Amino acid sequence: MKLFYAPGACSLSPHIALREAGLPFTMEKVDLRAKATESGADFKAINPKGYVPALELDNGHVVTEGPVIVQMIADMAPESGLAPAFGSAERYQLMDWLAFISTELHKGFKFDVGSKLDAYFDRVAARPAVKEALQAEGLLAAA
Ligand SMILES: N[C@@H](CCC(=O)N[C@@H](CS)C(=O)NCC(=O)O)C(=O)O
Repeated sequence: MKLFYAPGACSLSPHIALREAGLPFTMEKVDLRAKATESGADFKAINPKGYVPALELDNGHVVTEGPVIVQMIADMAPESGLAPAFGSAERYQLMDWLAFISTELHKGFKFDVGSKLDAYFDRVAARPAVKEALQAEGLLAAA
């Protein structure tokens, strides 16, 4: 699998999920202005929508949309406990949160959210997979 990402963009979420799941993957950085990948490929040929995240599966199929990608990752590694079983009430609750984050929260993310999310950010930042992902994207110095 290959994750197309831009450092610190919303592709960080599936990046972290891949690490939490312990799945093997490679990464390719995308220049979102030029719509080109670091190997020189036309990113719009990979994801015609032109945005990250995009996850290329080993069979060549490309999956887009963060909420879908993270659930697919969770379902590839059910033992990771990242998502409740498909069809359960808890799974629909997870979908509820993912939809809320990717629409209501994400669209306003450029605005100051003040300290409302501080406790959540602290819990997320403390996870080893999050630190690894931030280091891999050059956003955090190695300890
Ligand atoms: N609906 C998409 C939105 C993805 C998105 O907004 N990606 C941003 C980075 S956070 C991006 O690549 N923007 C570049 C562009 O749209 O040109 C999802 O939820 O995955």
